[in-house]
Amino acid sequence: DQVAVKTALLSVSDKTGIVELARELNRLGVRLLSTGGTHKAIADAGIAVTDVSDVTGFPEIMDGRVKTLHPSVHGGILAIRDDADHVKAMEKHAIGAIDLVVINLYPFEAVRARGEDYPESVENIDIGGPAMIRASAKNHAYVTIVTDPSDYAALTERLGKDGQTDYPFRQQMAQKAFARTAAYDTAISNWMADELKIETPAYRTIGGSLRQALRYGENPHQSAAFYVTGEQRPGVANARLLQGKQLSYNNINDTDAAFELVAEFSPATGPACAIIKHANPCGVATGTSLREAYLKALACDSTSAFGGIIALNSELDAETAREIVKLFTEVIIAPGATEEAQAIIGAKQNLRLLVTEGLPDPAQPGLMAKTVSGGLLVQARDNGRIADLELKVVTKRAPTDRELEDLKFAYTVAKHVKSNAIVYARDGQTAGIGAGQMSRVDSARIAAIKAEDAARAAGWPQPLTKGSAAASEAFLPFADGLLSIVAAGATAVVQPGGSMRDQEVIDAANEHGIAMVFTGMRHFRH
Ligand code: 93A
Repeated sequence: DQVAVKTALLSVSDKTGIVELARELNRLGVRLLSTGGTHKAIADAGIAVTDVSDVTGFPEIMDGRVKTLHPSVHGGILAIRDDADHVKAMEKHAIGAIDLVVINLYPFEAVRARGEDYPESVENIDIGGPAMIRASAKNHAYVTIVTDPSDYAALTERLGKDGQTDYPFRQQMAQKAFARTAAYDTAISNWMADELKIETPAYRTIGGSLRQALRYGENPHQSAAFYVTGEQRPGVANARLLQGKQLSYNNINDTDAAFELVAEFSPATGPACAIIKHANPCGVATGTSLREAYLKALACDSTSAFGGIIALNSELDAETAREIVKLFTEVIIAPGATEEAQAIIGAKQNLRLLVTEGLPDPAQPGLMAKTVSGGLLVQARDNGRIADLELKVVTKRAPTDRELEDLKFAYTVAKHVKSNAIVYARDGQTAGIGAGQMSRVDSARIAAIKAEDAARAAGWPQPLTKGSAAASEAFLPFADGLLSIVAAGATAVVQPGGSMRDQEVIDAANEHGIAMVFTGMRHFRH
């Protein structure tokens, strides 16, 4: 299974390490073929290299669109070396075997990340490169394909021994090559889907390119990796890590939940803070200052906030940073941080600080995916917002202006809480959050119990749920959920409505003087 490498074709856009590789191959007696720019880089370094045009007997034409798309190249790659007919064809058409192919593609993803225009993006769709990569990977019985500069060292190490590559290595490189062309085409098709505003999950390609291997997954015995889809959206995938160690799988998951939630609150209406534990908020608040928003968010459930993730909707300032460092926190994500704030956070070496280019748009369409055994479930992002809904008052009493503000706030938070979700809020502050229970009544009760615990710990005369507004992210199926909410002290309720027993729930609300509004939009989150 050893194959001697006598001829190599090098054609790379990212020229990192290519001259060093060419020099090493040349030293090992490998004949080098190369395309325009790569040929120039190698020849300029004084290394013997043949232009691929001399092999094809055809110049590069159409601005390089056609340079390697030729039988002399593809025959040299695809021929089965011990097939008599193939050998005869090679002799007849004077095709020389190509044993090693080193390619990296036109930088389509980088061009997109730079936000280049449509024609420039199209021009950066590589055709000849993927064709050669796939041809070489198919014929890995004989051909070695290298698509990643970080594999040059492994290649030269093998060739250094006896000028040969072994079958397992060629297989491994071929597998990697197919992964590369698949990710490349995914990036192209999703860019076009964006351009054409195709949001239907069934017409989009799910996939991305590897950002990094993670130390482990949700648990240490699970391996994990982070893939990026190229979606242009401020958030955990596009953030800059200013300090702290690499994010873990759980960090990435929680940070995403935190930032998507806090982005619901526009900085134009004031600072906001969300504290997340295990992908659920344990406190969310707005405030007249960022510090106040943080302290109000923390007050909701300061016990759970320990070791949490903090997301801010505006630039982290020094006075907020000074409060944050008092408690153990895993990650802070914000659309910026002042230098003074960065210095304060700097005292906590393990605290990760991520900054983004702005906030994600909650109304932006996008995709969400989760795996099931043997499949992938894909759906559009939940970009419904209460601000855009027509609210229907269904009780005798309409909510007061203050109650209405609290209802909207609570419903916005509830959208980001695992179902069944009940959220109590008051004055732009969550008062109690009940998440992820199989029964809605339990979520209502748990949130109230947590609010009582918080009041006891803080020495408040009564829990924040007294006089609060409550949100349920899906309809209250029976009156019992409403009665639990009433027992917690809420005076107003928002829910989608639509239960068979809506009237029973409305009657119970009227009996207790509760103001209730229906939104008509559910926010399940499982
Ligand atoms: O425009 S292409 O699709 N047509 C080709 O025939 C072709 N052959 C190689 N692009 C082609 N390539 C790509 O050119 C390679 O994948 C590589 O990314 C790039 C290297 O060009 P140069 O050596 O001129 O810098």
